[in-house]
Amino acid sequence: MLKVVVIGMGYIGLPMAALLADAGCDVVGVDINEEKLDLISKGKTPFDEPGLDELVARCVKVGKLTVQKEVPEADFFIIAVPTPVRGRACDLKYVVSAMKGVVEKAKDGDLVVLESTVRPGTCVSVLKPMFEKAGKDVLIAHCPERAIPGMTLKELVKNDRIIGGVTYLATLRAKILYTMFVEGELLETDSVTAEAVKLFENTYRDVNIALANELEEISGELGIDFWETIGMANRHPRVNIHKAGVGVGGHCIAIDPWFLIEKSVSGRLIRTAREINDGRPHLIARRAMERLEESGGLKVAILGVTYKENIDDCRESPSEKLYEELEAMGYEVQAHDPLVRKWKYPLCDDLEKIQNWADLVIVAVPHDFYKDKITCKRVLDTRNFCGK
Ligand code: SAJ
Repeated sequence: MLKVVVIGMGYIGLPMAALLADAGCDVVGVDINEEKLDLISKGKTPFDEPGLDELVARCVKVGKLTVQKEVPEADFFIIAVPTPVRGRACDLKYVVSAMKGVVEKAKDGDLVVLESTVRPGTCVSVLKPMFEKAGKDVLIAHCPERAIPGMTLKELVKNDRIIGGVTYLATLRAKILYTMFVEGELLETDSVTAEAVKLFENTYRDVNIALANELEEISGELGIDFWETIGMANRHPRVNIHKAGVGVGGHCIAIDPWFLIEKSVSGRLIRTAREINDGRPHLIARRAMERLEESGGLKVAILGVTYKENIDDCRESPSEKLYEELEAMGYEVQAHDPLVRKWKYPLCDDLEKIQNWADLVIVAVPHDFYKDKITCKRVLDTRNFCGK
């Protein structure tokens, strides 16, 4: 049976570890967070993801998935740790620290797969030299994750995957691993191309969202309804204008474009798109101010603090920036989110109460929960959610 170690028990690492365990592999999940390890070892999940609870519980129960803090020996190592952005560049500190344990335990011929999103060239110029220095002949591949939160399990299984080995042998060996649970096609390439594919995907989405946000601003200047206009434009068979909103959040789309242009002399469009999307919370706060200057009042409610609808993930949420902008403008701000227990700022848990309290309600995240529940008369609807 394949012995697999997955480092990083987060939004991608844990579902992957569970899918591999369910497919029959002996999987050890590694993480530095003991609280997380404790939960998983009891068959529980540290975050909400449809279907994951039952899958993890089942794999832990039969002993196919275990967790620990230290990296053990194995035949396959998967690295799925965060790669945050720092100073508009990819910060590899978690990858490098995860790699230390792998370099120590890996044997000649083992396969190391990097799933974390990185700037092109990382496998060749950072991972490979670490093993060379230790005198180990290890196979290395980049297989970027492409699943969307809320549908992670389904997408990890069904989506096509990019398998980019530093050598062709690494690609072939990685295919053996991914065949265990992926039903999509496994597309072979080299590691630099695989690293770029992932960044192209998320940059494509970021630039398209920036276009939507800009078209929404132009619609305002023209006095036309943006949502009606894109609804009609999107009836053209080759047009798919994205949705405008309060900004781009999450741990991928707001970050990955920077990795792509980090060392590039080009990238003007990508940089501008990032700036347009990052500027949205400020723009929405200014709109709120204009509305309140007309109608009077100082109390603003933000509905939805996650980075997008129907999930509980608040990482890089534009609502956080919106909250801060409004407070800096002198407003009294309260926030509500039915899916979040704890946030950076206090949350009101009574939707009716917060709407009665507010002079203006901003619908920042259109959770399904809010359907037919927006009763406040003064609403700034960033997503054309309630038609107000
Ligand atoms: N958003 C808009 N308008 C839109 C679509 C999204 O403003 O039309 C906003 C969302 O509200 C959110 C942000 O963009 O704040 C990002 O949301 P998302 O649903 O576009 O993407 P993520 O970050 O949840 O997941 C993306 C996915 N990539 C693509 O769709 C190309 C996913 O497949 C990747 O695996 C993931 O990034 C990742 O981990 O890289």
